[in-house]
Amino acid sequence: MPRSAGKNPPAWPEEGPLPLAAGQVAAFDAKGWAFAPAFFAPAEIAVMSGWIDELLARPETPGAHWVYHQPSLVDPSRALVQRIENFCPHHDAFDALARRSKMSRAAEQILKSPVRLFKEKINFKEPGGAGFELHQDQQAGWSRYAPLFVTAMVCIDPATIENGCLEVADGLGRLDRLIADEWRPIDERETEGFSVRAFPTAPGDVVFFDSFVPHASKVNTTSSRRRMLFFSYNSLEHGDQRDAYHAAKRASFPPDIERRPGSEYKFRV
Ligand SMILES: O=C(O)CCC(=O)C(=O)O
Ligand SMILES: [Fe+2]
Repeated sequence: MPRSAGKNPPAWPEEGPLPLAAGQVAAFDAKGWAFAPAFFAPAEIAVMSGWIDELLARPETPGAHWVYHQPSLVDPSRALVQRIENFCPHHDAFDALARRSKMSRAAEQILKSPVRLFKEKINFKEPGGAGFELHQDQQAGWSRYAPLFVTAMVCIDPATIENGCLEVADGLGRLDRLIADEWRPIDERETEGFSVRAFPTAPGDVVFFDSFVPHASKVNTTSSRRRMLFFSYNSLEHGDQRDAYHAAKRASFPPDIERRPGSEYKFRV
């Protein structure tokens, strides 16, 4: 199994100017999320898109990257790749991007501390791919690992209202607590006092958001896919939680190739 086809990954500068402007950090401090338009150049997004293709082309084998499928909502006989997780250990170039790049530096700027990579995923949202109900990422049991995470969402394909772009809570200020129980979506009663707005993005845009920001997205009703990368980080003071998280997730919600026939696994949030 090739660890990475990218023998000479592009240099993702570890040093250099701080990637986010003071105003972006201030916006994050005030509301828990910040928009970084054109954070990556078109050529960098093209490179990442190629890495995604490499991962998709690899065979699914137990112990490798984690691939999850879903039935198409437009043609349920078709299984779509919904997402790929836990790929950095199997792809050196993605690993460098995740851990030693202007993106990880931006996460450090936001958390005001060195960071550790907690988890990463690619959401494909193919035509007919399902949306995500309103949730805070911290609801997915993340408090067992650290009290706060910041996620960098990297837009690969144009994300529009029609193909199910990110939707974020607006008018809440900065939340530092769960507004709903763990392991279930936020319900309507719990959304009093804020609205959720669609946030279309272009390839290269990055949205940084913390693990308490309520967010959602809708089904993709178009004929093209909407790929997004998500890299989640925690402050170094809370340690490297990656292995503990992935061991627990592997037991409760393993990738499709590792599933035991007859067992039921339920995606909860
Ligand atoms: O891909 C999306 O639209 C949102 C995904 C998300 O919020 C999640 O996977 O936790
Ligand atoms: Fe989420």
